[in-house]
Amino acid sequence: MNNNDAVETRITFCRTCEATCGLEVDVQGNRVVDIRPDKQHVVSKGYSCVKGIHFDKVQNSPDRITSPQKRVGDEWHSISWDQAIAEIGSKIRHLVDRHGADSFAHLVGSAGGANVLAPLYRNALYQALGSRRMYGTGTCDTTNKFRVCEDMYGSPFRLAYPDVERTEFLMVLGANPAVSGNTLYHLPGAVRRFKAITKRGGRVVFINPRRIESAQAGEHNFIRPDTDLYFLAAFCRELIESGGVDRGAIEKTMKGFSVLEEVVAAWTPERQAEVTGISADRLRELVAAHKNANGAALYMATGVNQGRSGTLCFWLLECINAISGNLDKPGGSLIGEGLIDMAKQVKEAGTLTAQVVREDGLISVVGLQPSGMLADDMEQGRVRGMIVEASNPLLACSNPNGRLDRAFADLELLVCIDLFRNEVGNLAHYILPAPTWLERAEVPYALQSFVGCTPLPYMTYSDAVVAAPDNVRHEWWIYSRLAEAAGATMFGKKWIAALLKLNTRLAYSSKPWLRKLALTPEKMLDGMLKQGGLPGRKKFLAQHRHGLLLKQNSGNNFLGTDRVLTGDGKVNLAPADYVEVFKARAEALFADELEKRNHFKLIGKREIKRMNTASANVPRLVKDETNYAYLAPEDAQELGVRSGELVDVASDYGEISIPVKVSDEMMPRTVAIPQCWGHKKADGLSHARLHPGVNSNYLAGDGEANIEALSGMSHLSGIFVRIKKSDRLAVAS
Ligand SMILES: Nc1nc2c(c(=O)[nH]1)N[C@H]1C(S)=C(S)[C@@H](COP(=O)(O)OP(=O)(O)OC[C@H]3O[C@@H](n4cnc5c(=O)[nH]c(N)nc54)[C@H](O)[C@@H]3O)O[C@H]1N2
Ligand SMILES: Nc1nc2c(c(=O)[nH]1)N[C@H]1C(S)=C(S)[C@@H](COP(=O)(O)OP(=O)(O)OC[C@H]3O[C@@H](n4cnc5c(=O)[nH]c(N)nc54)[C@H](O)[C@@H]3O)O[C@H]1N2
Ligand code: SF4
Ligand SMILES: [Mo]
Repeated sequence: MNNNDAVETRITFCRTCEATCGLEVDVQGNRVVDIRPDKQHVVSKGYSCVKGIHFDKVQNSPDRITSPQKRVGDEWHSISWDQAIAEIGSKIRHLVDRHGADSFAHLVGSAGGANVLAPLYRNALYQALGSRRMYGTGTCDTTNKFRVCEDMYGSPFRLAYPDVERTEFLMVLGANPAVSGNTLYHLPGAVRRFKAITKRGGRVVFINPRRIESAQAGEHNFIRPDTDLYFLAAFCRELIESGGVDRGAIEKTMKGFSVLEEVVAAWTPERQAEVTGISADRLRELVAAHKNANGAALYMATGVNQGRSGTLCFWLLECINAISGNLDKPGGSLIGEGLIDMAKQVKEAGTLTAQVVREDGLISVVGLQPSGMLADDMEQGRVRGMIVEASNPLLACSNPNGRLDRAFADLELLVCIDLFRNEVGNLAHYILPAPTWLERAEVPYALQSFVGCTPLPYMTYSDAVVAAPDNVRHEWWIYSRLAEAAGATMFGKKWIAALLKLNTRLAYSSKPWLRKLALTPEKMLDGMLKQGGLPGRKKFLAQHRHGLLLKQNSGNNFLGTDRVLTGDGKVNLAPADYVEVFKARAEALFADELEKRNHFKLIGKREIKRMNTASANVPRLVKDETNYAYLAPEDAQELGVRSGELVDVASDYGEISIPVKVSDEMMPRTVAIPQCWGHKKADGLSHARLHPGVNSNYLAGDGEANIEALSGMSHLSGIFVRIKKSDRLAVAS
């Protein structure tokens, strides 16, 4: 950057979380110097959070990796791309030939979800190698939902969203949109929109073991962690009992109602109250309000997904939306339309549908094997090499007492594609530098652009705001080159592989006229926009820089149409596997809950200034040296601890010591610990290293016993723990 360079303002959108807020970015030379909310963005209208406007600190961080790195012993060396690709390619080939294709795995993290083109190339590489050993932190947040969508509606991506703009009754379980920005549906500035519901006479109800930030926009109800199954079963039963179901719609467009009715029959409001802490009267009152609303929607997210019954919970929640006549109805829950019908394409291709490809019979959902099996698979030699793209599994995944650290350290080949050398990067043999989202052309997340999960449908497109450093390469390029070097034919055709080879050379040619010939992400996205019947890239940049509002979803376009992909065109209210698992487990888990009702349960806590592990290195965002264990005042008193004092928290899997914060936001007998801390080994992250905190996932179990069998989800919330005042001295207050 030259200080005399003019400052130019470019319009883009944030891709740190799924809210995809519009941003204005000041660029001087090729350097980002300021980021502000875009007041003219058609949906976010000037809303953004601190993570978006401070992304320049990630972008410009001196810790960023800007050339391929190779570890030799404990030392890191910069190497050329040619060397990196050739060495990694031949090692992949060696592993595949010697130990079978599945010995070479992949793990993708949440930031990978914002990259709309990378999955095409990533999947093509692994298909070409013949490896199905793909993991993702998707099995930490949401594969239960995809499983249910597949069984009820016929495709994992036929996903409904709450019609927040028109609803009169919204009930949110296990989500905190004020902090998280929502997940699996896209809507920035959630609090403002929830407040608008109350203002027009509707109700917004949060069901959560912590009185969350979102609750400022509605009512809050405590629920004992991981008991939502009983609340939802009783809600469903009460709805049926009190005549709150639309029998006409059920008869015409759904199947399995009588089985559903039988499944929930035993779960009276009184019975659920014994474990949830929500009184029978309160539940009845909520059902009555739901019934009387002209448009009602239930929504749930990670807090419930990460429990022991995430799939069953989402099934019952979707059933409530459907049988009450609110599915496909304005103000209820709607099924959107994207640029392409990704749900249908995925159904037809069959590759991402739920299936068993593992030798132990555990399920893969949307192509992802359970991340809770990572350590087992590595220790038992099923996995010997891995690419980790945009993830930090040592902090994010179940890691009982550090078991994952040891397993990753023993891999024969570990390659990380990242912006930084994070904790898992420390253990890698190679780190390949990737661009940030400011350096990528993109349309918003796939679920927004290609599935249409957004209450305010719109489309936007952004070119890269700045050029990536010279020696940084896009994921699509890395995967194409690795395929070539490992002798794998992407997309199954030699001529396509030859074109891809040519394209990787053209895209980074030193001659501008050759670069112009490359099939770039810009050109691919231009094609997608046009295929969706929208203006192409150039028009978007010239005329719709702040987004283009699309037709509002009027509902009545799903049920009874060929968009229901179940084969017979009916929504399935009683998938046989779910009924079986419910019958086998519900009573036993209930008995367990009753027996342990006085035990502590651990939940997570997202913080507005932190994006999982990825913003931990930004000094402006992270000032505390550590995270804390949040405890209700009566629990703290009983344990004899005050804010700042240390407690020892132990589960059946691990033990940590952490300082306490006493908070009346907490439900008694619940402890909340912000996850994705524990940076003690982060020598590639100069700030995070000094603010390490404690890794709460040392307390989470892994292996088959801690995986939800229907969806492969890890059990990360509602973990039974024991707490006592620590004998050790507090390091922070
Ligand atoms: N106990 C508990 N554990 C949890 C959760 C919980 O609620 N409770 N939540 C779970 C959930 S939902 C998730 S998604 C995981 C999150 O964990 P992960 O999915 O592993 O994601 P992050 O920590 O966000 O990101 C990890 C890395 O991505 C890199 N990165 C950022 N942007 C890019 C990019 O554009 N390209 C590339 N190549 N790299 C990039 C960052 O530098 C960082 O090193 O944690 C899970 N863990
Ligand atoms: N600021 C910020 N934003 C983020 C992220 C981040 O790390 N920081 N991560 C992003 C990612 S990867 C994701 S997947 C999304 C997740 O988005 P959300 O699902 O909205 O995530 P959380 O804010 O963790 O909300 C989960 C809530 O569930 C509650 N909870 C825990 N256990 C239970 C339970 O058993 N029952 C019920 N009813 N509630 C329970 C917790 O108290 C918490 O409030 O957020 C994304 N946005
Ligand atoms: S809410 Fe999400 S998308 Fe919006 S600015 Fe914050 S991190 Fe970015
Ligand atoms: Mo996530």
